Amino acid sequence: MSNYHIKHLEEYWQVYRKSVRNPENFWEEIAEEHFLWRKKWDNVLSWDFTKPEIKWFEGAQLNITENCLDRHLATRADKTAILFEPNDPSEETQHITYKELHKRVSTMANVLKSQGVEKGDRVCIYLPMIPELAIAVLACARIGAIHSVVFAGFSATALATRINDCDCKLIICSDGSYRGNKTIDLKKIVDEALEDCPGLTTSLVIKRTGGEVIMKDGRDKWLAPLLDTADSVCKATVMDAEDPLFILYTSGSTGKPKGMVHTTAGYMVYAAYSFKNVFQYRENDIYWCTADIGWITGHSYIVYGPLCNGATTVMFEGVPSYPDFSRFWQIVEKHKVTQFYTAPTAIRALAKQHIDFVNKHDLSSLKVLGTVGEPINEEAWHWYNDNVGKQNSPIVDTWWQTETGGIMISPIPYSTPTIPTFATLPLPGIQPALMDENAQEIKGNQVEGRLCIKFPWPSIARTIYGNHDRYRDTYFSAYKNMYFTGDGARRDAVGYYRITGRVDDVIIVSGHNLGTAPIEDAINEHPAVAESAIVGFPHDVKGNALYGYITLKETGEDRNQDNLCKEINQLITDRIGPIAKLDKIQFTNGLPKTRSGKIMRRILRKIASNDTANLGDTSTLLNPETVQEIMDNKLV
Ligand code: 7RM
Repeated sequence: MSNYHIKHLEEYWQVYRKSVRNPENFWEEIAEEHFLWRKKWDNVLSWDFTKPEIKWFEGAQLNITENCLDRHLATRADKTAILFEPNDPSEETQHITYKELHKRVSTMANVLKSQGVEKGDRVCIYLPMIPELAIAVLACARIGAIHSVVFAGFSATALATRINDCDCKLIICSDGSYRGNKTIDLKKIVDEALEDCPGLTTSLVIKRTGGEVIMKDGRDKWLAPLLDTADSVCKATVMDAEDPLFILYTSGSTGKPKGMVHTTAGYMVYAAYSFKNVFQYRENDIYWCTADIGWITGHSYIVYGPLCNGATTVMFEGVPSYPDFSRFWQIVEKHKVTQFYTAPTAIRALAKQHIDFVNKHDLSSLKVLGTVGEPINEEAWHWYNDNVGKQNSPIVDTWWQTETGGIMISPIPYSTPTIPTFATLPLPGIQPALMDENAQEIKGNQVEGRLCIKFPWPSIARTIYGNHDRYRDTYFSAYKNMYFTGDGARRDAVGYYRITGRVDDVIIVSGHNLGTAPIEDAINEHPAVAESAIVGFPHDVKGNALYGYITLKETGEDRNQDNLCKEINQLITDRIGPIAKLDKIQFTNGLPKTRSGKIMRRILRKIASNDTANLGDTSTLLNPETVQEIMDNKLV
């Protein structure tokens, strides 16, 4: 029978072995039994990692919103689909039922159609964590428009780059957003971005803060009056299995952000399956993922995965520190949250506060705790386990990526025994491999290498929008016939995986992936800067923070370094966002370089992390004298 819901370890191994022995048969059974199809597939899988080309459920037809909404109407019409908890705790919680969500999605879909949006068009969504964000995502999917959600903490420049990269013709935004005691004028940021987006002709504006906005004639329209007059019935557009569902940008180590393209059927099957098993969701559970829908975690595990399973999914607009650091726990108690999924950086920030913030709340409803986004350190793991879980809720340390679409390596709670800092075992259908420097697979246990996946799974991203060559070069060329993750990992004596972190120039700060190159590009725009290099160094809350080595142009004049630091961080805020600001800036006379002119970040990383006992091989350096100079002037 069904392999859909794993309930104990032996069953996990049985299911896992089957999924490796015959992946097509395995996924076909799951797809057959748990989803609504307009037409079944002709072929489960065809793939070629050299092109690369991956197709799942070819020939099938469906609409993902019929799986998230319509099919629940018979049994769950009055069940809460989205439980919205506003930023301000005195504003009322909203319970949006499946019936109501279905209606609101259909209405918004009709508005999009009335604005000329057609199947295949790209729609940008730039919204705070309010119900309309989930509704906008689903409304796009309803009519086959490809959504491109941009996290509403990104700057105007970052937004414009993303709009232009995939030629969005319409944006859904809001007047403003609330975050803690701050109000942010989102519409102003959008206006600034749109000055550089000639192809975008319509912006639909949702009222959230009531702040003052300038509406540009012919381009900007309030959404509310359009919704008022739109029909609330909208037939779902029938999609092919491999039609794109969404684009989501992720930063690479070089160049502009990569628009990862996810397609419909495979993404749906994997998001739903992994949600069910990793969170052990049961009817009447209240599931809460604290991520923003602007990230892949929100796409897969606030919207699509939970709704495909008919779950109640909490959407929280605010921040963990407002009105005080007990907010998360207050919400858990208030709604009797059963599964709680957050990031190590949030856990570390909360662990720094007085323990009473946690202890004054009844957290006994919790059954599963999750983490995602970066390696969780042992101390944070224990704090989470002891104080939030009371050693009674298994922690699922879930490793995955924007590119993988869903959770890849994770314990199955109540089945897989957990060990702090280990993501443990691959989910069914996932075949990890560790590779050595000679591109050979390292077999056996108690080994460490670069983490690859050797067989396709349904929710792997199919391409980078508009740049298939970059997709091939980034993920499929380092190791033959393998998907390369960019992460390093260790496999212990029993075969558990521990992710050791990125092996490329991506730095994860508070769970946000930042490529060093775009930050350096922003710094180098400063007229006084000659050259810069950014590295990460360990930070007790953020996981990593940014250390910048900056060489100034020689002009002979004296510059005020404090002012320079402020100006540089302002440039970074404008180009990327405040998340990418540098914690430390050291002005240097030069940067250590190889003969081919590459900055030796490995050395700079060690200096920033106070790990200078063994700097490794510096013999290839063009200018070894810079190393001592940088060490002598290192900031504490
Ligand atoms: C879901 C998400 C992907 C990168 C990935 C890793 C790191 C994520 C974990 C983790 C250790 C984890 N998508 N990462 N989860 N590292 N343990 N449980 O985060 O595209 O934004 O980031 O995040 O380096 O490659 S993402």
